[in-house]
Amino acid sequence: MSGADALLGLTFRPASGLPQADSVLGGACFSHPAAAQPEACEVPLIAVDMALPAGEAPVCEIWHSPTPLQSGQQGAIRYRENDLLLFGSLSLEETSNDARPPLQATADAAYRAIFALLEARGFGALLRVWNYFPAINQESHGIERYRQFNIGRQAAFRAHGHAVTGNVPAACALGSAGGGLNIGFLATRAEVTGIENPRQLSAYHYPSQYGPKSPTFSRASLVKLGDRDMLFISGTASIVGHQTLHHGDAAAQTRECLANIAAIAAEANRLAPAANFHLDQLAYKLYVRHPTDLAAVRAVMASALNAPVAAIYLQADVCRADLLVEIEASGGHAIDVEAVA
Ligand code: 3EB
Repeated sequence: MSGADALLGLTFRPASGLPQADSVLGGACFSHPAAAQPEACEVPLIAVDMALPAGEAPVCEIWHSPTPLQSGQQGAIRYRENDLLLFGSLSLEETSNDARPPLQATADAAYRAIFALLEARGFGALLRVWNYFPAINQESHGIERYRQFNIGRQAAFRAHGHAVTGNVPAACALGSAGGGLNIGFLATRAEVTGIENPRQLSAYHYPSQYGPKSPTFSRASLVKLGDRDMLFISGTASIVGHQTLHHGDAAAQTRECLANIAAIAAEANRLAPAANFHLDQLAYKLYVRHPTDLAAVRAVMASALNAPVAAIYLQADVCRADLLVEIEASGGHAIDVEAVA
């Protein structure tokens, strides 16, 4: 789906060196330890402390859009925007000045800051949010940290008058190897449609056994930029209904993730028939909990997809202790992979 006319593009590139092009909106870099953030760099990048499975090099996910782009900062958020799109990044240490657990308070503050920026810049819709923070499955203050995050995130949506069901952004939430709460986000002035997966209960309707406040994300978001439909598939796991399937079997979990992604792509094609999203033409990010599962996960990808796809593999804890793999994907935009020089 590459093409010079695309209003949005994704490049996977080695983390060595910074993106220079004027057309860079922002992105995320993954290395262990996290890369230093150069103060002078105007591009909003989150530097995530994330281990790479053996054989994988530190990598950046860079989003770009045709110029003119303008950079700015509001509070803790760095952003870069044009008429249509805004990419923002923020990195917050976990702090609380009240009785709330620090991660909950920090997630609330982060999302309030994001909504305040979008209101100030006149961007109506969050398209995609990437959330990374350490020890995601650890318990503190009597509750798992991912669940603390969900409480704070949902509170900020409500505080800014946003729905917490239906048209909510596509997202992912993964455990990092260290650092604070790192969030990257893509917002747009175009209209965004939230997409659900008929095989899965909507995450925003998960029962309370998964935490007192449901996660606030759609299974995917769909947007038309210029003449192209673009699809952002959230982190997708081996969950059917609301239950984890294939405990302890990373290969089977990977197949279930891909079945879920296929169902989401089918929903997107039903809503935007001209788009014709195809699994062989998406860009993928795969998060593997145990590096020893990487070979099995790769093998499932190779056998399930007919063509080699743009894909990067990272090691991360996934937001339920029994999930071994999570896969996110996107398509309809330009996709490029830059090899190590
Ligand atoms: C799941 O389906 C797996 O909290 O933003 C996937 C994507 C998951 C996004 C989030 C969590 C999130 O529930 C976990």
